[in-house]
Amino acid sequence: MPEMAPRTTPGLARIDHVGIACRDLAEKIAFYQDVFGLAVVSRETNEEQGVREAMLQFPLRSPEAPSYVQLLEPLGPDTPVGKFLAKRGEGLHHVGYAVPDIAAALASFGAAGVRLIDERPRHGSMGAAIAFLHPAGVGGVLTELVQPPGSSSRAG
Ligand code: V0V
Ligand code: CO
Repeated sequence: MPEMAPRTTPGLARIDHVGIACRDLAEKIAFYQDVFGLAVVSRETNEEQGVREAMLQFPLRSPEAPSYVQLLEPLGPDTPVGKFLAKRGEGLHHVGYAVPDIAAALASFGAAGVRLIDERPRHGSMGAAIAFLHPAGVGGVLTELVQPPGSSSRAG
């Protein structure tokens, strides 16, 4: 029998954020602030990802393990979120999981045969390194890995 490589786990720590696709960012921010009681902690435009986005935090948050709602408005029709809105309309777009080491997490998912969209980390919201797994390999769920800033691996 050939020796099996030891199975590695990707080291998922928690859900960092859920990404929600919308047509009008200002309108959805107002809704999540007024009705859900969340607070905007970051607003950025990410040209590489084709989005304008806002991160919202919870009033009863846990400071050592934050999680967010990420609202996403496309920069144009030919972007991931633009195409998603055209095909499916507004709604849940992706789930982002926090990992302590995104390179190790990508290696683990790759070794498990999961289809990667990003082989290398990219620049994400609030200084994080991010990488996406293809929804076709995750039961229809677009999945994002998030390494918050302050760890060793860097986006490139
Ligand atoms: C597309 N599909 C999805 C999906 N988007 N399924 C589940 N969830 C989604 N969000 C399905 C779609 O229905 C098709 O299924 C198939 O994938 C191909 O879709 P497509 O419209 O032809 O689009 P593609 O293939 O050009 O692009 C789809 C992928 C693309 C997922 C590859 O959206 C991508 O690269 N996404 C990663 C980047 C991203 O989403 N950035 C925006 C967030 P059928 O019809 O074939 O069954 S940026 C972010 O979160 C940041 C900055 C952060 O958190 O810091
Ligand atoms: Co995201």
